[in-house]
Amino acid sequence: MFDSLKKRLHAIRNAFGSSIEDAMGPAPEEEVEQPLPEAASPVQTGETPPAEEKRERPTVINRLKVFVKEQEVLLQEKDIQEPLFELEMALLENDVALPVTDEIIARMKEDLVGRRRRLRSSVDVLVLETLRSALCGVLGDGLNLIDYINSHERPIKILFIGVNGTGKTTTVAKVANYLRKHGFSVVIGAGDTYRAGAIEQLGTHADRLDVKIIRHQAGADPSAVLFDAVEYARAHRIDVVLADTAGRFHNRANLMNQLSKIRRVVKPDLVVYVDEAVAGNDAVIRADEFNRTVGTDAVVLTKADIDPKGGAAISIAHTIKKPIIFLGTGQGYDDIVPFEPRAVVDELLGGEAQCWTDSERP
Ligand SMILES: Nc1nc2c(ncn2[C@@H]2O[C@H](COP(=O)(O)OP(=O)(O)OP(=O)(O)O)[C@@H](O)[C@H]2O)c(=O)[nH]1
Ligand SMILES: [Mg+2]
Repeated sequence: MFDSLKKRLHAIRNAFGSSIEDAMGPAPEEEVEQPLPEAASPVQTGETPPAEEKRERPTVINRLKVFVKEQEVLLQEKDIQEPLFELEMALLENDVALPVTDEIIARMKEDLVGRRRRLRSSVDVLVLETLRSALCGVLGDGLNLIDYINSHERPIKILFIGVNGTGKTTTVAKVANYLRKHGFSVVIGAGDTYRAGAIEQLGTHADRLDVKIIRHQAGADPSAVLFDAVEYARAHRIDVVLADTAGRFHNRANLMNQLSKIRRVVKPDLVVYVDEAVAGNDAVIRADEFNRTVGTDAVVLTKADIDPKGGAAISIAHTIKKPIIFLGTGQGYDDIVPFEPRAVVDELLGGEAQCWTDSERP
């Protein structure tokens, strides 16, 4: 999904590396540490030295080892201006939202410019760690649905909302399948009573997956359907209620009022906003509008399989400050993957991903 950005990031890493090496000038000479003179050795007093002293005292072999002195880098903004600009362009061209691009660039600058950075092993590691830290910073912590369910009172009620045709109904079916495979019982509520054929569409999924569905006739009040689904779950000790709803735009007042009523009646634990990754920046803008009008707790991005850029996946969590829980990766029931920010950064940059909290940042 991030193919195009991945390639660009690889080239940008090299560009940062060259710029930093140029700014550092020639490498310092290697130094040979001299063995400590005998007099410097701890005097035998008969007392046991403190644990720390014990640990730090170098062995004879270590004392004779050749080592390269740890280098410190102090960069100015002009030293990395070019690769920073390339990074900015690459992010924007891959549909990363402008404020999120700005945030990534600001984090890169903050980490690299005007601060003494210890070079642990190589310039490339420094660049990699800084990029990783900036991307992890905007991707946030994610939300593990299994952990969430295990730590909340059941039935857990999850309401799926969003604009028309983004994949809500398919996602309800996929999540039902996913949760069943993880050992949870599920009931589906056919809350789209508006679009012709919507109830039948969800009914077909429920039949195929052999999942209980609660439905009323077309045109019924969706709040009543979903209330019944919750009652069914309570009566039958079902773990999770998955509530489908009709597609709507945030500026359609009557449909938005309907959604508010559903929220009041169902009291969902999680309101999940569903949009298409492939919609790029539009998805980010719509998610923001929905979040401001009805409030959302998490996001599912569908059609990641046909999105070569990945900009929405990088931008949405930071923009609305709500985590992405799943990516939809195809039309099959198994085509859904939990969204793990670290794995995404890992994919973008390669190697083992490390996302630090702000206080842990190197
Ligand atoms: N390639 C791909 N197609 C998907 C994915 N998720 C859903 N779709 C397809 O997107 C189309 C619309 O999906 P629905 O689940 O009906 O969308 P919806 O949001 O419920 O639509 P409305 O109820 O009309 O608002 C269907 O053809 C799905 O098969 C996905 O992750 N990848
Ligand atoms: Mg639907």
